[in-house]
Amino acid sequence: MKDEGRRQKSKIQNPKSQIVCLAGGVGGAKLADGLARILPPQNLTIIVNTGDDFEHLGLTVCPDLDTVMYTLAGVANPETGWGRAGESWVTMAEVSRLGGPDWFSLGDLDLAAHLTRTAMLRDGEPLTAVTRHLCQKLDIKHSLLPMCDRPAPTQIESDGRILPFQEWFVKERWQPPVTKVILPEDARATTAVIRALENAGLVIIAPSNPFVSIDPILNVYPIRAMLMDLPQAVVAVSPIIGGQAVKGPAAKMMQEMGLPVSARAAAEHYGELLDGFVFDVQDAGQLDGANVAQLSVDTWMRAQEDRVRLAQDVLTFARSLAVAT
Ligand code: FO1
Repeated sequence: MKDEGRRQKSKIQNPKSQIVCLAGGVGGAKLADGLARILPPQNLTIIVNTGDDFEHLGLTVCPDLDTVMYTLAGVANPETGWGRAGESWVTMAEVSRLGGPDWFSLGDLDLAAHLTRTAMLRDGEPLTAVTRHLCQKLDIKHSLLPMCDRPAPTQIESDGRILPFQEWFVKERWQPPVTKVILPEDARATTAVIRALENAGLVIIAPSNPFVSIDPILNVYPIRAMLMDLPQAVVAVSPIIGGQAVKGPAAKMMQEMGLPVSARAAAEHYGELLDGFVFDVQDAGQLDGANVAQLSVDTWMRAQEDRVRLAQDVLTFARSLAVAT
């Protein structure tokens, strides 16, 4: 874990009230929503994974940005977590009938965001500005930032094959075993991301998949170095509850990569980055003896009120770390 002496000295000099949340898809969106219901817009910035982004049917699709955006706007599909509530699928059914690529489903309402985004990008607007525009139109007051403006695609290596992320995740239903997650070497953070981290007093890593949602963000230069060196408390929330991922492939990936499927293994994955770790009561005792501040609470966000409760627990814990040092 981080060097104690350095942290203690720097936190005393750092009374900053900004909070940054690093988020991927559905789990990240839920915690971000909880935080947004507690914190005023000027105090919260959500930095979102864009490693899942790809071009489909000629459109730029940003699944994690849209999942967080729709969740904060209160228009997310409650069943899937991604896409829009009350969606219709007329266009996709016709794409299918015409023999087009229908393995990735874009709903009619959702298509409006992809069309608008793609048009703005083609006109030369950076993804950060496009995201700000879409958020304004959806009446989202908090800042949502893509981790970078240029494409930074995640790829999956599986038994010698290299698969673009969505082909692995959606087309092949994340079944090919993961040998390695390949992240780009040249991804650079935007000025907006750097400014948000410079002004942050706390960084919260949401309970998103550590390998394909959070690592792609940390891989963007200089985000990992800033979390290590700048005077923030960094607190992660476990994506693993009782030896299972709430949603998605995190547990399966841990197994395939030879890791124990546990909250402790998730904390150890983040290692030196962390000042604190929040994990579920079901896993109480699992981090005994670990050199990181810990909080064990109910982390399962089933309903809206759970998001706010967990966000409040995480904030109180993270702030206590900043005060204690
Ligand atoms: N996930 C699926 O499993 N099947 C889909 O057809 C699908 C379409 C889709 C469309 C827009 C969007 O924003 C997300 C979509 N997702 C779909 C979810 C998404 O691809 C993944 O959940 C994330 O990339 C992983 O965080």
